[in-house]
Amino acid sequence: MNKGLVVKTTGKWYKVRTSDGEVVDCRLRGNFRIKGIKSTNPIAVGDFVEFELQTTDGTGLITAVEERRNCIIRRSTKLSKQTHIIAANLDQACLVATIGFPRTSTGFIDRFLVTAEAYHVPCVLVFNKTDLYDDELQEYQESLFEVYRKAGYTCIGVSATKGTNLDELKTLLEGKTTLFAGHSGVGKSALLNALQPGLGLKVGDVSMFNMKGKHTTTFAELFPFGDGFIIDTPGIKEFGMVDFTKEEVSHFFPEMRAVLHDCRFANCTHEHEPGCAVKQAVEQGLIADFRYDNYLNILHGEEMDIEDWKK
Ligand SMILES: Nc1nc2c(ncn2[C@@H]2O[C@H](COP(=O)(O)OP(=O)(O)OP(=O)(O)O)[C@@H](O)[C@H]2O)c(=O)[nH]1
Ligand SMILES: [Mg+2]
Ligand SMILES: [Zn+2]
Repeated sequence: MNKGLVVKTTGKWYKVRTSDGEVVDCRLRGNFRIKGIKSTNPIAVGDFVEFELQTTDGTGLITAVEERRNCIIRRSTKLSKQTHIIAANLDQACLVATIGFPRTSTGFIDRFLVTAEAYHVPCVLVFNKTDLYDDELQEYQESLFEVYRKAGYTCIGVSATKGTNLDELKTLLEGKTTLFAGHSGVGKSALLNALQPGLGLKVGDVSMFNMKGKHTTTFAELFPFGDGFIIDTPGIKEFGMVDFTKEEVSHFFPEMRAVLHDCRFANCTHEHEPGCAVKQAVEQGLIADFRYDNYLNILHGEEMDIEDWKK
């Protein structure tokens, strides 16, 4: 029996890296199922699998997947019941965002952060393209960083093109398996190329017409990086969340989690109940208005994508 790490998935094929560094193209055994998973991809980058080597052509047949430490899952499309596993066995996720060219909404950021909280994956906020900032964007970044840092997230402004703050980012990645996720065109692949010269990942344009990326990266891929790994992923347009219960959502906002035990009702949704400690914290400015608004939007199941950039 051979074992390995899934480093790339391209539809039916999985590239699996064994401990001696060999990469074997594998498929799933015909009857391969994982109980209870309604995902479009039963196996994702970062999974550890067992496979049988085919003597005929040297490809492999995946027979089992090891239990995951964690994974990040999103709904494949709006209203879809099917889910998509972005990656498995992560130490952390870097959400790559841009506040200009294109602009990532805080609605999108918060949906991602909530999901990462739910799956116990620590998240770092990486704002790329700081070389394009004017004073206004610089100020906007600072105001967002203040809110997210207070909530406990590490925030870093970088420029893949100019190399700004990449040493700081490298330090955060040391010895860890890190997922890079975000909208198309924010510079995930450019950032990985800058971190690891020689990686040679394809980088695409951002359309000047609608300020959207062109989905240049089409498959997730994992690369060795020092003692750890970095994972490049295709751009996500909307972050469809897997359903959480209404009571759960506020627990995934760290600054709400800190006060919600003081709400009068144990099942408070922090929307209109009297004696709500979360609403009080919003009024006192301890919880940012936009975080609370995004919380309400998630509670009501409203989708937000790149178009809602004013949020
Ligand atoms: N000015 C500036 N442009 C950047 C920076 N980083 C990336 N870009 C540009 O942004 C565009 C998109 O970069 P990609 O790395 O392809 O973006 P991506 O996030 O990988 O996009 P997808 O693969 O489509 O998800 C390219 O034209 C890059 O040259 C940066 O720090 N500053
Ligand atoms: Mg890319
Ligand atoms: Zn409450």
